[in-house]
Amino acid sequence: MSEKRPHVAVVGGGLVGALNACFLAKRNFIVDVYEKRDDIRKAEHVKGRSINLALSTRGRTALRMVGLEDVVLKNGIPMHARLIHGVDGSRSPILYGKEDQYIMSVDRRRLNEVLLSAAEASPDVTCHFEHKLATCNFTTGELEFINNEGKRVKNKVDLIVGNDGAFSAVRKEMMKATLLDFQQEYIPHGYMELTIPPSPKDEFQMEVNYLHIWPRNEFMMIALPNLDKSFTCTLFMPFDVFASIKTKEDLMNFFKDKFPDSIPLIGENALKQVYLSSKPLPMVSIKCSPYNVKDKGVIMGDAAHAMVPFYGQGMNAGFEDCIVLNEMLDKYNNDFSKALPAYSEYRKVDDHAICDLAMYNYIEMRESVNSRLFIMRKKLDNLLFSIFPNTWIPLYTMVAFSRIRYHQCIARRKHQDENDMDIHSSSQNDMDIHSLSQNDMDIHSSSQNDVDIHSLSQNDVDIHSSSQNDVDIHSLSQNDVDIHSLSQNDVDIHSSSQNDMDIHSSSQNDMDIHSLDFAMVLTKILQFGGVFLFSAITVSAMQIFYQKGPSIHSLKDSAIELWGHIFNTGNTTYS
Ligand code: FAD
Ligand code: EGU
Repeated sequence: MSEKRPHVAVVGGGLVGALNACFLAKRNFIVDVYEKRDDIRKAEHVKGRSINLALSTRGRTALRMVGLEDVVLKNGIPMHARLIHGVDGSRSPILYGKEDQYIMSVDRRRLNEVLLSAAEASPDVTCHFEHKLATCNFTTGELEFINNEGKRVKNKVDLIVGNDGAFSAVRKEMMKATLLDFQQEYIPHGYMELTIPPSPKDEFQMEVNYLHIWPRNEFMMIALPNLDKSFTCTLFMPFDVFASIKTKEDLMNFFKDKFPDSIPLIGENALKQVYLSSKPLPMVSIKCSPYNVKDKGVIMGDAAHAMVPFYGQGMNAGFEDCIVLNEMLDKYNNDFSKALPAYSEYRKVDDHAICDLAMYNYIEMRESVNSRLFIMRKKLDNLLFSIFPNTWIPLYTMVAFSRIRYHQCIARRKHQDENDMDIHSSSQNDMDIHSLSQNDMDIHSSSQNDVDIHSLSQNDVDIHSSSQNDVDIHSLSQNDVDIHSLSQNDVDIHSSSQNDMDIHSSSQNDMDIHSLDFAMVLTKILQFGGVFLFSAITVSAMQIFYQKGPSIHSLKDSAIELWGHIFNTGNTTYS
C-alpha cells in the first residue's frame, strides 16, 4: 500500500454504492459517498424502482464479506420455490432446489438503509446527500457537485467510483474522456407495480415463501412477499398494451381474461385506482466497455451494466462487482493503475454474459411461455438435475445458487447440452441419448433396459422402446410427448397434438395415461416396466423464433446469437 491512504469518491448511494463504501472502508480508504437524492432514512416516500428484490447467492456472499448477511436475512423472506398461477386459478409449486437453495425477498429501501448505516458506521466514510454529480475529471481526480441549495461543491480524490445507476453521470463523463464502447436497448415492455395488501385479519393473502409467477407469454406478473404481509406485484406488458387499456372496463376485462385470481387479492378498486393513475416504467439494457479510465475512474453496478430484470440478477451482479474489485485491489496491493484495468478486463465478460442471459430470458418468456410450458420446462430441468446431479446443473441454479462466473455458466450449459444429450449406451442398463437438432432429443434403446429417446423436432420428445423393458418416446410435434410401448413392460407414449400427452400401452402391463404433468408421467413410466430413465431436455432455450435483421447488431441480436452458439444453431431461423 502506498504511503498515504487513498481517498475515494463513490458517486451514487444506492444499493451498490453503499455496499461498495463498506468494502472500501474495510480497506482503510477514506471514502466520500455522494448521492443526489435526500437521505432515504429520513424521507417518507421514495419514488423510483421496485419495492422488493430477489437476493441470491452472489449478493449474499458480498453482504457476508462486510458482515451484513445476517441482518439482511433477518429482514427478508425466504422463497424456496416458484408458485405458478394458471389462468384457471391453478397453483403449481416448483422448487428451486434443495432445502438450502432458496432466494430472499428483500425490501429495497430497508436494504439501502442498512447498507448506508453500515457504511457510515466507519469513521472513514462520509455520506453527502442531495449532492448531484455535475462533472468530473479523470486526469486530476476533481469532481463537481450541485447540492440542494443549487451551490457547487468540489472535491479532489485519488479514485472516482461510479455507482450512479443506469443513467450514470460518471459514465457520461467517461465517454468524453476515453474510447468507451456503449450499447443500450429499451425493450418494448414496461412494468407497473401493484400491491396485494394483507387480509383484514392481517395475514398474507397468498402462500408466503414463494416467488409467485403468472406467465402469460407477452404478459407476465410476478409477486414477491413483504414483511408487512403484503405482496408487491410487478406487471410486465408491452407499452402499447398498457396504452390500449384506458378505462376501468378495459382494465377489468383484461384482468378477468389474464389474471382473474389476482383481482380479489389486489382488490378491484385499488387495481383501478393504481393502474389508471400510474405510468408503466421502462426497462433498459446497457453494455459498455471498458469499465475504467486509467487509474482514476471505474463504473460498477447498473452504471456499467443495466439489464432487464428477467433473471433477478441486477443487484446481485452489482454486489458481486464489489467482491471482484476488492479482490483485484488485494491482488495488486491497492495499485489502481494495475487493479482497475484488471478489474475491467476480468469482469466485463461476466457482466456482458448476465446482460445477455437476462435479455434472452425476456425474449423467451415473452414469445413462448405460458404457465403449462413454464411448469414443464422447470420440472424437466429439475428432473434432469436429479438424474445427473453432477453433470446437469440447470442454468438458473448456476446463476442464482453458485458463484460460477456468469460467462462460465453459459459455457457450462453449452458443454452440458453437448455431452448430456449425446449419450450412447450399448449395453444393458445403459442409456443412449442423442440429440439431433436444437432442443430435440432422440433416445433410442435397442437392448434390454436401455432407453432410447429420440426427438425429431423442436421441443418434441420421442421415446421408443422396441424390446423388453425398453422405453421409446417419440414426439412428433411441438411440446407433445408420445410414448408408445410395443412389448411387455415397454412403454410407448405418443403424443400427436400440441401440449397434449397420450400414453398408450398395447400389451401386458399396458398403461393408458393422459397426463398433463410430464414429470408425473415420467414417474409412472419409471414405475411401470421396471427400469427407466429417460429424460428430455427441455430447456429453457427452446423456441427461438426470430428473424435476423439486415445488420442490426442490437443487444437482443447478440443475446440470440450467443444462445445460437450454445446450441450450435448459428443463424438458423425458426418459425
Ligand atoms: P441504483 O439502485 O440505480 O442506484 C444509483 C444511485 O445513484 C441512486 O441512488 C441515484 O439517486 C444515484 N445517482 C444517480 N445519478 C447521480 C448523480 N449524478 N449524482 C449522484 N448520485 C446519483 N435485481 C436483483 O438482483 N434482483 C431482483 O429481483 C431485481 N428485480 C428488479 C425488478 C425491476 C422491476 C427492476 C427495474 C430492477 C430489478 N433489479 C433486481 C435490478 C436492481 O434494481 C438494480 O440492478 C440495482 O438497483 C442496481 O443498483 P445500483 O446501486 O447500481 O443502481
Ligand atoms: C423479475 C422481476 C422466474 C423480480 C426468471 C424465474 C424477477 C424477479 C426466473 C422481479 C421468472 C423469471 C430467477 C430467480 C428471479 C425463476 C431466475 C425474476 C426475481 C430464470 C421484482 N428470476 N426473478 N429465473 O427461475 O433465475 O424462478 O421484480 F419468472 S429470481 Cl422471468 Cl432464481
